[in-house]
Amino acid sequence: MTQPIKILLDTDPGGDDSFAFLWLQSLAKQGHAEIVAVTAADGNVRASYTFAASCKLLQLGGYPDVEVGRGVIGGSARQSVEDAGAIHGADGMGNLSHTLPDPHQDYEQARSSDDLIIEKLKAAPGEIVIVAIGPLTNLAAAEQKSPGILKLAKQIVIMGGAFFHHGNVTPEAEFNIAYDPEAAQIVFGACTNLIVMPLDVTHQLVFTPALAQQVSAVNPDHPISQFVVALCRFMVGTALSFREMGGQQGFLVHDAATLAYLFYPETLLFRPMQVEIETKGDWTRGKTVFDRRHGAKLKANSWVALEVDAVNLLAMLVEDLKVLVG
Ligand SMILES: [Ca+2]
Repeated sequence: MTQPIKILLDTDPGGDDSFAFLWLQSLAKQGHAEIVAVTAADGNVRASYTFAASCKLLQLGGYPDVEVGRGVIGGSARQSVEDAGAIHGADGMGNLSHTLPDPHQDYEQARSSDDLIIEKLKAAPGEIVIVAIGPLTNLAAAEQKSPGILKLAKQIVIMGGAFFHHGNVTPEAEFNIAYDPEAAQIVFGACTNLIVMPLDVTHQLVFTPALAQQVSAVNPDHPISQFVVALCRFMVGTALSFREMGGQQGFLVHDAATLAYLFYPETLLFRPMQVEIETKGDWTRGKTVFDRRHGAKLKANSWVALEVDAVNLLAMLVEDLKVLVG
């Protein structure tokens, strides 16, 4: 059997984060992944909430011993973009967090996410994949505190950006990048080992109540089954109210695309790009920019996913979630 992939999850749960979280724990349970740490990020909702939600999701999925870092505050102080509590619920989890176990790690005592990233990368240089599914504030803080540290990651898989597709939080920009564009530019400027899952592919990942029912049918009384069904119901409701889905019953599991790259790469097609982040534009702040002209491109910092087999990717997600409740 191949070695499990060592993963540090940087996350701001988040409805779609919750699905990625559960998928990762299923992959760990099956021996494909090892969860090195979880670094909560300021983003969809405030850092104290994303910390609590991360703890709760680890307890729900059976990995309570994984250390959770406390998100670096920065993006929200500089940002002009509001958080996404209206979409994900005030607690980031569809207002369902009261149905989950109490957080077992203390926010005030927790180590800062940037310190945790630095420690884990130094302890295992070249071995750890960072899966970054929130604003890049923590990663940028780690890079500023310890220049060159992010190059010690085996790869950094980012959900973020929009290239040929329009933005979601503004006409041009995607939420994770737009929430803290300066942080994103630090990360894209420091790294050549980036894998990017932009809206171009994630806007096709429509998770539906029917898929949630497929998971639940295996074991309806399992707490994860009940959580998946209830969270799906909530997210579908806000997605409809925000007209994101054109009236379709479903919501987008953006963050799950990162794990598809690592474990089911046959579902994606990529293009190398030198990605830069617009940090100044009045109308384009937070836009991911690349040189789309023809001609020799001398360098690239990223492989960017531009096509996805959404049917098979979602099928893999459902099959793995079934393992978690079976
Ligand atoms: Ca997220």
